[in-house]
Amino acid sequence: MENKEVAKILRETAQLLEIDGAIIGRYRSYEKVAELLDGLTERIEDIAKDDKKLQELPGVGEGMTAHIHEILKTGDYSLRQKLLKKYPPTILDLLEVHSLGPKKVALLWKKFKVATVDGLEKLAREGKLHDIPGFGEKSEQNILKAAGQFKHLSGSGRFHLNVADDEAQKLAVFIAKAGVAVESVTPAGSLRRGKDTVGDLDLLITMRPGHDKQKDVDAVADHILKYPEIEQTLAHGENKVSVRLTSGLQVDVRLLEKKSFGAALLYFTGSKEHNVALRGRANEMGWTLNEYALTTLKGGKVVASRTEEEIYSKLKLAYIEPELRENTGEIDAAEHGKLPKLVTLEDIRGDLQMHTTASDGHNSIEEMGEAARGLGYEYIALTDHSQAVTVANGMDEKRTLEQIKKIRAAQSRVHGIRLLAGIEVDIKKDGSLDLEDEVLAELDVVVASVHSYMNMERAEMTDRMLAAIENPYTQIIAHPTGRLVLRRDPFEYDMERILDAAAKHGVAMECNAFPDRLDMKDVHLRMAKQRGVKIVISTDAHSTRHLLYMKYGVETARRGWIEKKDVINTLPLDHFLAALRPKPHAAKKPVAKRKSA
Ligand code: DGT
Ligand code: CA
Ligand code: CA
Ligand code: ZN
Repeated sequence: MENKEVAKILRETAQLLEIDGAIIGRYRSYEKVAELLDGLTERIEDIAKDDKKLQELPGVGEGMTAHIHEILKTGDYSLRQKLLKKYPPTILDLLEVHSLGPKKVALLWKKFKVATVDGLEKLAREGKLHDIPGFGEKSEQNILKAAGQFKHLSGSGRFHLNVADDEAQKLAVFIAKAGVAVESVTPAGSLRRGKDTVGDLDLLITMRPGHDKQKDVDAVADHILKYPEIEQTLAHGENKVSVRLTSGLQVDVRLLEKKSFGAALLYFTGSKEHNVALRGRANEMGWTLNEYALTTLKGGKVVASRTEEEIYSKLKLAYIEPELRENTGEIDAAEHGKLPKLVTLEDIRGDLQMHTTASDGHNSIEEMGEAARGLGYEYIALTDHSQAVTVANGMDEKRTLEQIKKIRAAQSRVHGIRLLAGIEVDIKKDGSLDLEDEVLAELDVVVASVHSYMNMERAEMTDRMLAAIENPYTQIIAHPTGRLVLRRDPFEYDMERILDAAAKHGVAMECNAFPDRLDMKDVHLRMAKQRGVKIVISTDAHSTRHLLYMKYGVETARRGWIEKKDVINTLPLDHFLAALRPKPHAAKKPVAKRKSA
């Protein structure tokens, strides 16, 4: 079993226990181990071979050891099954509806026997919720909105970028084992364009020279159909296999002749809109473009087909990176030599948002530092939560000052990478920051973000964000729109005014690389660039493994036409620090003294 499958079972058990009214310690213990598994690089199956090793994991005692063994052996967990006899499985969907916690979900079940999002919507629409303690009229409206979003987003049948990416990589490794005939496996479609969600996977396979006879192609197709994670075969043609995986993701695999690889890659990468525009251009030039080749209209002579570069070049266009292929001006830019020189993963020199065990992260300062150095970074900022985020064990002034000391002390043990003392300080309802100025002044990097009151009216939310940007201590706004991919829409506010203010005050906007966020998204990043707003790309890692999410942030930034020069964490340390908005020189009164005065 994969770690994430075990984690899912544990997490659902925790959620069901919470709905069931279990005491916090009981369900948190399941949740904690689930989170731990999400961040673990080693396979839990391997660790579990030795109980001693298993119990070295934080939060895993004898009881949890037995539960993990049961899950690994049976693929399920008896307590979860027992709870699912008490509550319908759809009740877990309700927890995904934003603004609904386990207490409210439990109440809905107790009072109305409602355990579906449809049922919830009906209750809210009929006005049956606003008399119930803890709901209220305003929250009835919020619930209607959130239920609508949930249905729209989760019912879309689309997948998170990292899920599709993981599936593609696993399948590619399997396909490569088909034997000598396979030369390359290349993902195309929305995954190659780095879109925030993926509808289905499009994989292109080329065969080695001399191994592209139909019998070789058939052998590879037969091999693919033996992939253990296939739930259903949807199509099996001469050069194409379509399957649905157990995850629900559909995969279209195409087996190609090498000579038409460029044309096929171009076609199946899309987007459809980009392809249509390219075809039009080809026609105007007296050619025709399809998935096999660019050919002359008359006579059908091949003009180019082997590589994308050749085809673009014949069309008198500079090579267009996949992330730009949305027909939003890239063809014109390619014709006039005005394409952006997009930022790359290699350009990134530091990661500016991550959490440690001081708040809701799973690793220590040192572990994050070591892992980041392993990725070749020059600096990182450790940015734990502030006090308002109680669920994440956010830090107050005193703990923040202690954390700064700990980061400074850790620096003497972690070499070859600069550890910057940061904070993810909460932007409160009125736009003020959640910590005293004197403490904010002590930090190297102040990242500010919203985690509460997310349903404010547009004008109110705009004022709140403006206040946060105008606060002289704010240097970076993290996950600026609060959206959750496939779960929650961006906050409503006047984006143009916010970006103008960010540009004016030198506040950087984050492109949060965590695949559930990817916030700001591509179109907003492009708007930011046009206004000269500084960008940072950060992972928001809650474990060392999450540091690897940087690539999704970079892809999102590339989709927003972002260049290296727009991103301040591509700068060497000194230049980066100089590019951060300068903080006021606060009167250095120690906090303790000020408070007692
Ligand atoms: P997705 O799967 O919804 O995330 O998005 P894509 O872009 O991967 O779309 P998909 O899988 O339907 O098709 C893959 C590519 O194949 C698409 O980006 C462009 C190309 N393609 C598919 N159908 C058409 C079509 O009818 N006309 C043109 N010009 N291209 C198409
Ligand atoms: Ca696709
Ligand atoms: Ca497809
Ligand atoms: Zn956050």
